Amino acid sequence: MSDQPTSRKLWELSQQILPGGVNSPVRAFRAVGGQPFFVQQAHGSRIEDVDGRSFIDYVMSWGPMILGHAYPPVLKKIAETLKNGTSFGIPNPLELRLARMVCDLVPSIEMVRMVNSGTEATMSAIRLARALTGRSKVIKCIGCYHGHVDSLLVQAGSGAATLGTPDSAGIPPSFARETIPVQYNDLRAVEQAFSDFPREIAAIIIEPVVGNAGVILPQPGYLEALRAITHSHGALLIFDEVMTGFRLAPGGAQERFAVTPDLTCLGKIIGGGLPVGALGGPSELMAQLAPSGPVYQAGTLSGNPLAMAAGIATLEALQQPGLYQRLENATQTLVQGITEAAQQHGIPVCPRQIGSMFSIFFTDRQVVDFPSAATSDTARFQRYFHFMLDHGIYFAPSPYEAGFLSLAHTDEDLQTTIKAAQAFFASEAAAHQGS
Ligand code: KE4
Repeated sequence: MSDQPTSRKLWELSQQILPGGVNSPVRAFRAVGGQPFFVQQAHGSRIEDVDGRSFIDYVMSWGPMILGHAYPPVLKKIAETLKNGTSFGIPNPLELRLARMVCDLVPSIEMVRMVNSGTEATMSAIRLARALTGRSKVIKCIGCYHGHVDSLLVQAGSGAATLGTPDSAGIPPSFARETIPVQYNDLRAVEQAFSDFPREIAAIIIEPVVGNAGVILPQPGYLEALRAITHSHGALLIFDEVMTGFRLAPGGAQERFAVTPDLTCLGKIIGGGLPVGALGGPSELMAQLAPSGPVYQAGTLSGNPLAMAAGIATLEALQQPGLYQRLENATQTLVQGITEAAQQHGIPVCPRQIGSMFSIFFTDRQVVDFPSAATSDTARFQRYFHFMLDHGIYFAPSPYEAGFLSLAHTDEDLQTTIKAAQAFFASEAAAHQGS
């Protein structure tokens, strides 16, 4: 018997020294019940917990691991870089290499500032937008999550929605008053906001494809209209592409939908699994960041060489011809298989998929915004989550999260998942008939 403590033991200990037992709320399984497992290792499409159980992983660290866990070229690049030290706090060539790659890949970015998380990227973007416009208010979409930034934890998605605390404690009403929440896909609400607060709105920040309420797609023309509205009112359009960046296309959602934002926030994939966020945009806007401009923004570990190395290796690997189409085809196969399984058993579902991100909502409604996403049957989601986990398949422990495929997911993984889903929906149908 190994002396490695079990997940149960580790969970008992972690709750004594980590708030809620975790370092990020959504990991605590609060939305699905039960207790989280502790991961020992992860390779390819699979994670293994400390008790030796193996799972097909569709969370992939909430998005970064698009190549699969422990992708050898990424590990190799990190190992090589590690020999030279871990952090300098002085410019290093790797920062320029990754910045150059981002500028070459993302249409709207001429200059980029590396930070250490998506939260830092969106926080800096809001500050820059307010400085550039001299305005204070910000429009955000209900159910979108942009990290734990004070002014953006207003009707937020992801972990905030999961815990039912979309408006966090500790945020002064004076801060929240500067944020105008609107429904995603509701252009009239945006026009109304600009009519209510003429010349007071600095920016709209949006997940161009929502991932933090589950996956919700922009309706045709929506993003283009936001571009036109912000232009006409002198406000900035900020695309939070922390999740969609390098996920939906090499140039992210802005490439896929051909809509050019003023500022772009990046994270997750850009770090290849190490802590990296980034803020990018046209040089004339970005030059307003310190030390070239008056908008202060800083970070001890920003541009960390190891993190830059992981990001470089990741973006290099993503340039394999046909990679994004392969990911999209595999994701469509998975989502179609799960959806057909539900329909065969008369279980209402609303599938949403784009690129290699997806959600299955347990509702008969068409999900177009957070309220329609929230019509999902959360009790069924809980049963689904645990049924699949018991069958060796790990989906996000919240209905307000996206699923992700990676280059490492095999057709066998997909067929195993679809088969488990078929068994789940059969059990649901039987239980429903029995009730
Ligand atoms: P981080 O600060 O967690 O690196 O990024 C914040 C963020 C910003 N914008 C978008 C669109 C995001 O999805 C995120 C973070 N996503 C969540 C999961 N959907 C991270 C998981 C967590 O909070 O533990």
